[in-house]
Amino acid sequence: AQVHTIGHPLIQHKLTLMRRAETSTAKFRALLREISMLLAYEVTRDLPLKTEIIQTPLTHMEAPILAPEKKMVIISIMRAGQGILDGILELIPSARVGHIGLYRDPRSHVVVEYYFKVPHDITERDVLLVDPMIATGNTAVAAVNRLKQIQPRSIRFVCLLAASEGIEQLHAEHPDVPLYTAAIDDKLDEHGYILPGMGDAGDRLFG
Ligand code: HSX
Repeated sequence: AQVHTIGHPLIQHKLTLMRRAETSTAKFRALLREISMLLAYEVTRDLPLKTEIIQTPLTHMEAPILAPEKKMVIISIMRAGQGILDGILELIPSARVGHIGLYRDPRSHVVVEYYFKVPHDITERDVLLVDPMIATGNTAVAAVNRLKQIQPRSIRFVCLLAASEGIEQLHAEHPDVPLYTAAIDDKLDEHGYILPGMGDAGDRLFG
C-alpha cells in the first residue's frame, strides 16, 4: 500500500506524549482526540471541492464547498478505534459511522469478528477505516477483507502507529488500500505488541 507517514510537528509531539508510560488515561484520551483531528486534516487534503454562489452580508460570490457526491464513512475497529473516531468526527461532523468489532485471540493471534454494522449506502461511500495501531497487521487485514465483501467505493486506513511487519502484511494482501500513520516502529515483541510502541491503545484509552 502507499504509506503516508504524517510528520507534522504537532502530531509528532502529541504522539510522544501518548507513548510515555506515565501519561494518564484522561490525558491519553484527550491527546488521541487531538491527534485524530490533525490526522483527519491530513487525510482529507485531496477532498474535491465544487463552487456555489453564496450571499455574504455585503455581496454574493462564488465560494468553494465540499462536493456533495464525496460521501464519507468512518469505520471504527472496536474498541480502540473509538478514540480516533471521536476526534475525526469533531472535524467532519456530517460523516456517517460504522463499527467493526474484532479481537485477536491472545494465544493464536487469530482475529475473531463479534460485531459488524455499517451504513446501508456503503457502496456509495469512501471509507476511512480507523484503529490506533497496526501490529502484526492481522486485524487490519481482517477488517479490510470484511469491508471488501460489501464493496465500498474506496478504503483508506488511518492509524497512529504501525509496525513494519503489519504494514508489509497489509500491503501484501491489500495493495490498493493506502495507509496513513503518524509513525512506524520496527519491532514486535513475542506477544505481538509494537516496540517501542505505546502499550495497548484500548487499555490506555479505557483502562
Ligand atoms: C490492538 O490490536 C489495536 O487497537 C488493533 O486493533 C490490534 C492490532 O494488532 P494486530 O492485529 O495488527 O496484531 O487492539
